[in-house]
Amino acid sequence: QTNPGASDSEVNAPMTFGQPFVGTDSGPKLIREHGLLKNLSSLGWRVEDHPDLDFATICSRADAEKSTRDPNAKHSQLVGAGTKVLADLVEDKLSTGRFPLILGGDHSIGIGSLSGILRARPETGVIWVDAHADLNTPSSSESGNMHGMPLALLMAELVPDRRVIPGFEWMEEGIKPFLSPDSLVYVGLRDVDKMERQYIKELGIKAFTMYDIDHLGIGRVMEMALSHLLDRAPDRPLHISYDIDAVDPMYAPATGTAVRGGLTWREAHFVAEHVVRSGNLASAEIVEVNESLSPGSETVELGHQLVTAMLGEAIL
Ligand code: 6HN
Ligand code: MN
Ligand code: MN
Ligand code: MN
Repeated sequence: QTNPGASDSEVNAPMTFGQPFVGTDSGPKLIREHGLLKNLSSLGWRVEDHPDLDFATICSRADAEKSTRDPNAKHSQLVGAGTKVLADLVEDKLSTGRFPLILGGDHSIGIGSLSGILRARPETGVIWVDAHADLNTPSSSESGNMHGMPLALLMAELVPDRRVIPGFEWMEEGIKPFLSPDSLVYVGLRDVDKMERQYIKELGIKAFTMYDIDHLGIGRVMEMALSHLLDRAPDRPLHISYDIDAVDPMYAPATGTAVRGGLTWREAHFVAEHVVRSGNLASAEIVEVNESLSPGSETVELGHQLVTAMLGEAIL
């Protein structure tokens, strides 16, 4: 269903501190310039546009200085301060009945989006569309980049006490947002670190890699992914977190950690279209669009199309 008349709240989260490149912060602006607001209104959404969250000023310089020096969780003060604000905003949107559409920014914003979502609706099921598992802890990470860590920070099994990461003390206050491993499904994986593999196995997380997509086809994979989340709880809300690097670099080269052998243009759309058709989608996120890494490519165009697909464009 296309939610006619429903209210969609666009949240622009131009975070860059979770990874080393400049430019990830222009994602929301570029996707909007592509005509996003007009498209969404013509799909029947009442769009509420927000000014960009200003992550650079949310955290003080002094904190930024300190966090730059932690090699295990780089810029953790900045990522922590930014995701805290995002979590509060997303929680508020959901509890007032709106559909948060979160435009990133790098994937560390997932810490904020999911914290807000899980506080408002702890039963939410998550579809993580990505070349990567984003399941590193500060100690397992080989890069120290926090965009590779959002899911670990949300799992009690992997990071039981987030106060050990400077900037993330807020995650231990009030309702603690934890994501249960069986409430997560991966789609598109092809570059998974050694410890991440072990965590996926130990925790029994459902993962559909590119091998599965080649083997079974994207249609069957998406059916299986949704039935994993919905068979036992047909009414639960779903959240999709779409990392543009899930798509093959032939179509989405403008991203920081591109990996060959990804989703085709149509497979990428199908993932979004299929999730919408469940009727359970309650929030959506797109991340890691960084135009400056491949200026003039069709990455922004694709990002824009995937967002409109997630909001129901392909449903007649
Ligand atoms: N992303 N596994 C690698 C790391 O640095 O931990 C890559 C992470 C990429 C994160 O694409 O959102
Ligand atoms: Mn990611
Ligand atoms: Mn990725
Ligand atoms: Mn377009």
